[in-house]
Amino acid sequence: MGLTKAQLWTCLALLCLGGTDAAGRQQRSAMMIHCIIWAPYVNTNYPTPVEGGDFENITNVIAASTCKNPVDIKCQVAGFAMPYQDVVNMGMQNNINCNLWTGLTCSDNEQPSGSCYDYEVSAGLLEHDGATLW
Ligand SMILES: [Ca+2]
Repeated sequence: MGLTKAQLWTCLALLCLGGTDAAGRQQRSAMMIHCIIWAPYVNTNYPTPVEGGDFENITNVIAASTCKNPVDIKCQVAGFAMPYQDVVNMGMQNNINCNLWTGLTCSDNEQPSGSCYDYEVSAGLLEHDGATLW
């Protein structure tokens, strides 16, 4: 069941205004949970010393995902279902970027252990019933 047009506008406003908090975590309101349908996680790259990290390029993520028009993404440690924010907050990894513009980037040379974990990415689709918004 899709959202009403009013609910959809609220979702779009939340997406545009949500931003991130001081720790870089994306803000999620209770209502926001109902705005997004998350596609299954995809893992398009494995960190190797040759590549120097794990790079889930957004183009590759979209190509591999069932969601072709993502409005949001989330990233987690592959196989452990642990959000990247958690490993950053625990000091296990540094400077992980997870956003719609680049996808996920993790560089080995910025990590305390000298190497990145393997990450996977889920693309989020704005839930709607196909109604034209504008
Ligand atoms: Ca990966």
